[in-house]
Amino acid sequence: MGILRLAHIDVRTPDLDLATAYYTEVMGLQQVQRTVDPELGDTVYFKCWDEEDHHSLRMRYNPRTGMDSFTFRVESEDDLHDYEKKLADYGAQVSRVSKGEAVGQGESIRFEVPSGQIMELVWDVEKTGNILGKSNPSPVPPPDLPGIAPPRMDHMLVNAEEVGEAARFFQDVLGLRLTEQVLDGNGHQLGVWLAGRTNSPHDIAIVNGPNGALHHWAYWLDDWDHIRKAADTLAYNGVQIDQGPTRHGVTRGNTIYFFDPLGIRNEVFTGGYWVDPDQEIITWTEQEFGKGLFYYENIVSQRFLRMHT
Ligand code: M3P
Ligand code: FE
Repeated sequence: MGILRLAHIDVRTPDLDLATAYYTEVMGLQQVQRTVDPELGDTVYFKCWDEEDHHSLRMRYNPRTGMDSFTFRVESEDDLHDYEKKLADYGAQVSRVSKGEAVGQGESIRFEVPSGQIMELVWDVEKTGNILGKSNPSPVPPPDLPGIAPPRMDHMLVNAEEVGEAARFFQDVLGLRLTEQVLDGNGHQLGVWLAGRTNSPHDIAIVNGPNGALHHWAYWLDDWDHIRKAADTLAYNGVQIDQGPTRHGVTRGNTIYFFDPLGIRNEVFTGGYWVDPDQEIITWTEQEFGKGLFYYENIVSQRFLRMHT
C-alpha cells in the first residue's frame, strides 16, 4: 500500500487564453483537450511529452487565481479503501469521486489536508501514452517542440501555518517519507521535503506560510544545460524570473523559479540525489536556510517566501 507519485494539479486562472499560450508556447506542454465543462466551465488539460497519463495539469477559467486541488496516484486499486479508513480514523472528511465525474480519471477519494488544501488520491488514471509511443520509440522527442518542453512534472510545494502538523499527516496517515527538514531554534519544523515511492528527494514539500496556499509546482529537466536553455527561453519571452538559474542546498537540485503570466510560480528542476527508502533525514538549521534555499546566493528572499497562489 502506498502513495506512488504526484498525478496532477488543478488550478484556476483569470485568463485561460493567455495561460494556454504560455503553457504551450513558452513552457512547451502538450494541450490535451479544451472543454466547456458544465461544472468547471472553460477548462484546458495539459501534459508533458514523456507523461503517460491523460494530463498532469488542469486549468480552468475563474476570476480568482488559485489551486482547486492536487492529486496523487496510489500503488494499487485496494489502497483507496484502506486510505479511506485511515483518513476517517484521523478525523478527515472523505468523499468519493466516482468514475465519469472527472476527465482522465476513475474512482478517487477527496479530503482536506490539515493545512487546508484539497487533496485527491486515485489509482485508475486514463493512460494515453507519451508522444514517443511503445513501438521502437525514439529516445528523444521531435527537435522542433516549442518552448522549454520538459519531459514531466516533478514535484509541488504547498504552504502550511503548522508545518509540523501537516508533515505528521503526510508521514503517518499517507505514508510519505521525510527526506529533509528545516528546524527553527526551538526544534519546530519550518519546512519539510517528502517522497512517495519515487527515488527523488521530494514529490511534495511543505513550507511555512498561509494555509491553503500553493507555492509552486516544478517540471523536471534532464540536466543543467537544459536549465540554462530554459533561462534563455524565459528571458527571450519576457517571463518574470523569480530566482536563478541557481542551485538548492536542500535536494541539491538545479533550479529556476519564474511566474506564469497570471502570477502562478513555476519551477524547472534537475539534479538532486537518489533517495533510498532507508535514507537518514537531512536537517537544516534556520540560520543556514539561506544556503539550503539558494546555495550560491545564500539568501532567504522575502518575495520568494511571501508570494504564493
Ligand atoms: C524547493 C525545492 C521554500 C523552498 C523551496 C524548495 C519555498 O522548491 O524544490 O526543493 O522555502
Ligand atoms: Fe521546488
